[in-house]
Amino acid sequence: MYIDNVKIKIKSGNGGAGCVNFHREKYVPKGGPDGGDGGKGGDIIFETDKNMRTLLDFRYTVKYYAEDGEKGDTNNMIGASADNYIIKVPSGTVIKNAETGAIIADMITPGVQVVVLKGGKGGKGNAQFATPTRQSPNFAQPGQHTKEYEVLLELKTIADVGLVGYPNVGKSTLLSVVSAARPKIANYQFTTLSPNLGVVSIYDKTFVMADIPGLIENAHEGVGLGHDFLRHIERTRMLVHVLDAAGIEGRDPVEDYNQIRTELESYSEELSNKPEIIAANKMDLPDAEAGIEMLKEYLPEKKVFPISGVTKEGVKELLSAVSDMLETLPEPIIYEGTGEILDELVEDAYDIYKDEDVFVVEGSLAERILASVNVNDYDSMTYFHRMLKKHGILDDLRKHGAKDGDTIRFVDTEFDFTE
Ligand SMILES: Nc1nc2c(ncn2[C@@H]2O[C@H](COP(=O)(O)OP(=O)(O)OP(=O)(O)O)[C@@H](O)[C@H]2O)c(=O)[nH]1
Ligand SMILES: [Mg+2]
Repeated sequence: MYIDNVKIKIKSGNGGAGCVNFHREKYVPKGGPDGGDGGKGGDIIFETDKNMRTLLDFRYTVKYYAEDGEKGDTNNMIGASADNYIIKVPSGTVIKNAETGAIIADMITPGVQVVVLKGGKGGKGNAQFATPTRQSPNFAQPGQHTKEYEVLLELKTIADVGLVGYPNVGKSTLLSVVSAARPKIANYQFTTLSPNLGVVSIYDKTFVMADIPGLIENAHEGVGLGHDFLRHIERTRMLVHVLDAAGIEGRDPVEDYNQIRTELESYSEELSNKPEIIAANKMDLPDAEAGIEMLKEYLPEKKVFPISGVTKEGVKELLSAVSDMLETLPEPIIYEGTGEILDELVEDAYDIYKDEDVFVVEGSLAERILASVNVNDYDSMTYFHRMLKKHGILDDLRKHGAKDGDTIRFVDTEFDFTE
């Protein structure tokens, strides 16, 4: 089975919580705070693996979660950070944000890593909250919590030249005689079921050629196959359109040519506009001369190269024409990714509105502040008050008309408003 298109769920690890603890020693009745910070959660990192060819592995596992950071401990011990989770993908994998469609990364060069989700930061332990006036902070910060995201992985092979053509015309045979690739070759349609890549050397030039499955199934019934496979030649710089000039099995090379062109055009304008060279194959067979005459007549403006994958006649001329054409063409398209997914929700945002007589404060910033306080602790509440001041929330409440003694619902906890 060949898989080149999957959707997976990824999540970096949460940060570990900071610890609340006070130093205890014999004969030392009241030690200082010594709760350590939490550890960082693991990142989600993608890495290009040169040994992978498909996305098949992703078919069986949908969730990729990095571990959470460890909690902070007593005695100022920092919690251990979690290992990063490395997800390996084949070269040519485009990673997209499933929700927005934005390209996050284009994984091309083997070994290169891209951090797509950063692990949550660990929370500060209570030792960090000690000040001369607050010697026994009875609270610590929770670790940063992370969110699950869905990403699409699409394999879009990187090659210079794409071989296209009707099934059984000899595309794989051609690739096998011009490169070290050993695709399966057989005398029936749809021998090739997944793309093959080969490196072609001609004189002092090299380029990569991609062979994809034949594009038309049951063409007489008008059923097309393999639009999905066209993804693999979307990023090529040019096409070699292989035709069976001998027209075996009663085929007509002009008709085959038109059918494939229709497929390319219905896929995308970009693909159908790629420069194209025609390889009229099977020239070793008796009917091929007539076939090539038909082609030349029908396509007077196209370059038609007579070749035989079996005798190798004409193959060198074809390759050198391909190589010359590549010289004039731009490099394969590599997408610019947005990199790490940054969640806007993590940004400091809050809302204030009035619900009857109650002033409501909500939003990610409000949640974050509330999570870092212990509402039953006096010191913690003065810290809370300072945080509200620092972020301008007190001023904002006043602007909304809040006065001493009014009720404030902060996320889900109610307080009296005090200046
Ligand atoms: N006589 C002759 N036979 C050829 C030539 N090239 C390929 N063949 C034969 O044509 C048949 C199909 O060849 P493949 O290379 O598998 O064709 P393909 O276009 O890759 O076919 P699919 O992968 O099924 O689309 C095989 O039996 C080949 O041996 C040629 O130049 N001359
Ligand atoms: Mg083939």
